[in-house]
Amino acid sequence: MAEHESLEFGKADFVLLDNVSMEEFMANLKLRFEKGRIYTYIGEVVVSVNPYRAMNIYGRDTVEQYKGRELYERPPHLFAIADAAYKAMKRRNKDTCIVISGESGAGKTEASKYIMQYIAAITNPNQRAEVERVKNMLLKSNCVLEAFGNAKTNRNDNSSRFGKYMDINFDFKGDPIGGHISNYLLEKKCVNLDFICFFFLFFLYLLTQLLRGAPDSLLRSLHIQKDPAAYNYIKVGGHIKVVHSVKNTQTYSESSHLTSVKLSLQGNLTFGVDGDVTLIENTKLVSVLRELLSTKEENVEKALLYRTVATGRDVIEKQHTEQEASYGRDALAKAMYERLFCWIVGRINDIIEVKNYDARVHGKNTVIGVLDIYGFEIFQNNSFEQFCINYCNEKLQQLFIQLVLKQEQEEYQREGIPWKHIDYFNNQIIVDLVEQQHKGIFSVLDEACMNVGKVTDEVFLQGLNGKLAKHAHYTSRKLSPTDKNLEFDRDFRIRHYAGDVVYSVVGFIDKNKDTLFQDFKRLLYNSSNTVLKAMWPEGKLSITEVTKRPLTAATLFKNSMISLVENLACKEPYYVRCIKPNDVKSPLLFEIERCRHQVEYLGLLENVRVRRAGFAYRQTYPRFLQRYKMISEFTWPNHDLPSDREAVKKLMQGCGFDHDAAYGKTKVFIRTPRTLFSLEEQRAEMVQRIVLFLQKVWRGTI
Ligand code: AOV
Ligand code: MG
Repeated sequence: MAEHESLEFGKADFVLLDNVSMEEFMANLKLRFEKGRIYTYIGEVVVSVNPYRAMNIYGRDTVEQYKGRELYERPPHLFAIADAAYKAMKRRNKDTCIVISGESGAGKTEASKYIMQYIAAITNPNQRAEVERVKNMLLKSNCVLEAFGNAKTNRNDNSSRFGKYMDINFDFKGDPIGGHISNYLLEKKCVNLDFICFFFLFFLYLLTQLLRGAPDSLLRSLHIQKDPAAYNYIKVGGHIKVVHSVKNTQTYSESSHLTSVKLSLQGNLTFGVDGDVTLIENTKLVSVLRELLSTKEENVEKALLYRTVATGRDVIEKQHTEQEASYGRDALAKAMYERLFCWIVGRINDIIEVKNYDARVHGKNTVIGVLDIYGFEIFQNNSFEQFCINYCNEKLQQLFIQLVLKQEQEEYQREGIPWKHIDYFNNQIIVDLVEQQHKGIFSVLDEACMNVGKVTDEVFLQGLNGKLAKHAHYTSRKLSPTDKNLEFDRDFRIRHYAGDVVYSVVGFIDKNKDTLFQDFKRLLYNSSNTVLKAMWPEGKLSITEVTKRPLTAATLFKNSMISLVENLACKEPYYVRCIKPNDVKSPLLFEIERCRHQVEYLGLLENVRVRRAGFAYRQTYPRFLQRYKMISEFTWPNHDLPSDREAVKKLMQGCGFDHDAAYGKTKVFIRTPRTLFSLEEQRAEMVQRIVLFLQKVWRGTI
């Protein structure tokens, strides 16, 4: 139980609830939020509620309070988790990871930043210049990614449009020496065409801004030079060259020009028809695109209006319909944005990767990973993106089950305590439903996408119904005809561990296929801009040489999730579960239904039960004595027993708690929170008596 917190703030750890019920859980969460206590533990998991206001709890003084302390010695805080992960890494040479999840706007990215700040604050006590440099780069890489990968949405003003996993590497002294970032599924769901054109150009615009406007120190720390000659790769947006080669005032007008192009391009790159011929309605924009893509104008036009197809041995150029042309344009913009973003991540990784570290000389370098990834999404309409995101959460839940239980089991073994099996819902069955070879939903989808001819989303749904009719976690209207909540030919429902979600198959096929015509890839590959060219290696192939289908979005995502989970599985995990208290960004409003829903799908109640089924509390013998020795005549002020272990045993027997405790090699384990409560109460009473006694002595009345 966390110190320095009276019960007026509610229970600092949910395992201390009298009854593990949703009502009690919610009442405690609400009370703590209203009292400004935004963090609460479930054992070593931090539950965080977005305060939507600046909290004065992240300063240097708070860092000092948490540095090197044990989890339970201070009120719940992100810093305590960061410190625990850091200590495990440093003291026990363990790789650790901190998994932060929760829905959009719940506070994940903020939490990841505070964690990074904390780690930065407690490391490098000797102020080694090289370590400082690495630390700055790591912290700043975040800003760069946010600048390019975040957007304002209606749910979050600064919403990350990508999942991010960052490894921080440490040397044998526990100081950061580098890192690596992986990004997952850049979300493009809210971007329709107009927005994406806007997005893409805005992106280029930002790139110019970064080079032009960023302070020298930032550029230097990112290894970006101001000299335009160094920027072969950044000529992606031809404008940048112009921007750099002119004087500042001109530069400004140049970039405002870019802004206006950006805005006018938004709605204007449209197509029309004249008889049988598809036309670009605003041809001026073709020159803009040509310039941005550093290619020939006629090539841009051709790629926008035609596609090359191989029919048998012949290669012909087929004109797009108006609809196909628009479709191609959208796909181009999206793909450009995605590749550019990945390219930026790649550049950052080049800069922050560990250099000059010889493990043979300096010992193993250890890692703390921080995962900031979208939580479960259940909307009114759920599509392919929600499906991927929810699958990701199933994978993480599976990992949570394996690791948390495994970790518990290992600790009991290490301490020589008999292990009692805990019953929990194992969601492996749902993970299989999605990812299993041949039978899983991703496989059925890929199969549908591979069919030649016109494949529709309905055909895909029929495929699912055929393969999954008997699966306990899958249903559709065809399989349960009376279920009016499901539409024929459109919906299927999955019973996720976090609850039921109805997905609409509309768009699944399109979103899964690599929708970019080979003609565009070739166009970009033939750009005179070397970086752009390098981003599109597959553009090298002519249509007859393209034999292998590109991997589908589902397969790519599945592979990236599998490698993410493998990476996390070999680390000691710490969890932060973020909750969004309301939809209006209010610091005062705790919408109980909204929060209850999140508590449900984050599986928090189950988490408390698992935690309580084992031992709710554990502490090393010396620390336990330090806290409770005053409640027993055998241990106060000092014991004369052969060991601290014996002394704790004696204390527990004396208080009548022996039946509820187990004695490991280095730690005492207490099963129920009630026992801990009683210990706390007795301690408080004792402290009070000692204070009164001392006061009397002081006044001379004794
Ligand atoms: P997210 O990462 O979980 O959403 P953010 O971390 O961006 O959410 O948080 C959203 C907003 O909530 C921030 O911009 C802050 O205004 C506020 N906020 C969050 N945590 C805190 C805190 N600890 N103290 C003060 N304000 C906070 V998304 O990226 O949309 O899933 O895709
Ligand atoms: Mg975020």
